[in-house]
Amino acid sequence: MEFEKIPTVPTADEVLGRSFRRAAARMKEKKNKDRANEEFVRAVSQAIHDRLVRVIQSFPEFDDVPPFYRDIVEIMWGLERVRKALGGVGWAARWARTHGPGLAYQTRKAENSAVLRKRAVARLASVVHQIDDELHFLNDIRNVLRKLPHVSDEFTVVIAGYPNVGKSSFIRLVSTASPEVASYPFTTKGIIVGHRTIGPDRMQFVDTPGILDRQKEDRNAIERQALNAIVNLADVILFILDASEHCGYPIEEQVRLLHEVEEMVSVPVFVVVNKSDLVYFDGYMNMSTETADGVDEVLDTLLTYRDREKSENYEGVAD
Ligand SMILES: Nc1nc2c(ncn2[C@@H]2O[C@H](COP(=O)(O)OP(=O)(O)OP(=O)(O)O)[C@@H](O)[C@H]2O)c(=O)[nH]1
Ligand SMILES: [Mg+2]
Repeated sequence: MEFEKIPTVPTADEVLGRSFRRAAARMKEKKNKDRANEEFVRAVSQAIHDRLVRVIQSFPEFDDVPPFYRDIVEIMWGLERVRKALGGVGWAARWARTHGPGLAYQTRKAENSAVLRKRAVARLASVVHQIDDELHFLNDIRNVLRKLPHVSDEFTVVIAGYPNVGKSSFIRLVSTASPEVASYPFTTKGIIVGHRTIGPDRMQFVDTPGILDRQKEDRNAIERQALNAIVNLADVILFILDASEHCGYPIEEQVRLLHEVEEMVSVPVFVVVNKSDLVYFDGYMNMSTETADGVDEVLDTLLTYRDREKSENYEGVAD
């Protein structure tokens, strides 16, 4: 997503300040005082309109963004509220465009054009101030959106498990490019997204830091939705257990979380036990992200999930 390109959303005062400066420059071009005042009002309203339209255009069309980002916007602010804020900005832009020329004309025709100019500018300023809250709100959203991780619709492995089991270590070890660490609004830690190129394709790895380590019952509605948003990205879940229990959680508790995740998702859950350099755990595939033992086998297995998915898609097309 191109969210990081959304520029800072100006406050009402910033919109006005910039527009006044632009208009003042235009005013100087007119020798006649009344013409100059008219030109000032026309230029201010035009500049306000243009600036506000640019704010609206810098935001993505939320109907077109990938579901992951739409989910996040919905969870954090509600899509309807964001649309309303953009609508408010649109209203002010239209007001400036519709009323600006009339105000400018009245200014020139007035007995005292300087007084009318001030009055017209005050009206425009009052309209822009009415959307100041919306502009602040949109800037808050912009500040979160630009730091979200880039997730694409490539084959995606979502990594789950208790804290300290080695999720981030795994992504760092297997990613060919250095993984991207981006902030995610529901975790105190940054989310890690890594990629690995295998042949002509890429595989995407997404971490789930700090959103699974609470008991199901203790998670609030927002955390549950956040978890869903991430889990919905997955083509396969790689669930990491730490049988050494160095992570600080007994294996029974980790297995309980595993069952919870299995119930939550409709994609396959592939279980791997990490830290095999400390403890080997029978019944599952073992690996160590410290020594890299077993990691190739894990990647090979993930490839079989990907290839299976590919052939299923192919069958889907053939039907
Ligand atoms: N002995 C051993 N230690 C490991 C292994 N993998 C990770 N660790 C250690 O375990 C600790 C936690 O690893 P992380 O990769 O940060 O774990 P995480 O699951 O991402 O943890 P959170 O981000 O807190 O959820 C670190 O101190 C790692 O060095 C392993 O295979 N063997
Ligand atoms: Mg981590």
